[in-house]
Amino acid sequence: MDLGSFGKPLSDVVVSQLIVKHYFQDLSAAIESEVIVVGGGPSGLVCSWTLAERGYRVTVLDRKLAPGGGIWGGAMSFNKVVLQKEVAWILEEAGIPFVEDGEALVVSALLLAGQLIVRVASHPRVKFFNLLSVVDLHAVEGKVTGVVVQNSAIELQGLHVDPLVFRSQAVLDATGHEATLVHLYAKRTGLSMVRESFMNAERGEEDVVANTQMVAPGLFVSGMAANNVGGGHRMGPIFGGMLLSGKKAAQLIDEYLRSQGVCSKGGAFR
Ligand code: 48F
Repeated sequence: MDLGSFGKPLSDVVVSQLIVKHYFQDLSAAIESEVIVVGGGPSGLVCSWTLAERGYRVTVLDRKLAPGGGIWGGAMSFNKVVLQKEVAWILEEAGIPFVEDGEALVVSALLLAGQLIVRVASHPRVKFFNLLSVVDLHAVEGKVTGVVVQNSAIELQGLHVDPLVFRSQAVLDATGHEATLVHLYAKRTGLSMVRESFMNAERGEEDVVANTQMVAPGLFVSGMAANNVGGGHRMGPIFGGMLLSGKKAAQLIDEYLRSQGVCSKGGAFR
């Protein structure tokens, strides 16, 4: 094989046309889906992939250049993550290698983030976008029916540009400590939020699963956002609770969609 030549070179025009064509194909398909997950941290990624496996069409939006949320840096930049042995099945399901050390499991933070992102981004029933920020909710008579989306760079610059709407039957707030969507809902409706409590991994890990819930018709919350709503403890660099929270959110969303007559069709995005 000749490694020095590409034969007929691709023109810049073809490269640009292909990017625009395929990006907007995906964007157009994602404007209406069954579930929108806002936040590609551990809880949002596990929930997205689990719902896609159950047959739902899922749109995932993350405002950052690299999704993965708080996984990448481990703790204080030491890029290892600790999990409880009880979540080994989720790591195995996702194909993430781990080592057992005493009472716990240890995983490379880069592998955990990378592999969860690959699982979600490669799923045929998922459309996954980085650099898109959710700035508001779409709701009809108190029922959440979608999100309002802005390009992150436009949001950061504070430019006066109107956003777009993405519609869905259910929305998950997996935005981490910010709990952006629940705050937006609470601002309009008076929904009460307790705010997250002090660092305490022993309590926080249980709290995050217990606080994963439907906060309003069509609006669900997982991960640190759930502890923000329910007043749970923050827990630092232990991630079993985040993975279980994502699993619980997927179960609650599945139950809700079935109750609304939206059954998973098992089809890919058109
Ligand atoms: O914070 P984050 O990792 O969410 P999580 O699933 O996990 C928390 C842990 O990482 C860690 C912890 C573990 O012990 O406490 O903090 O609760 O990821 C949240 C993601 O949401 C994105 C953000 O870029 C990040 O990747 N995000 C936040 N706000 C928005 C958003 C928004 N308005 N629109 C789109 N994405």
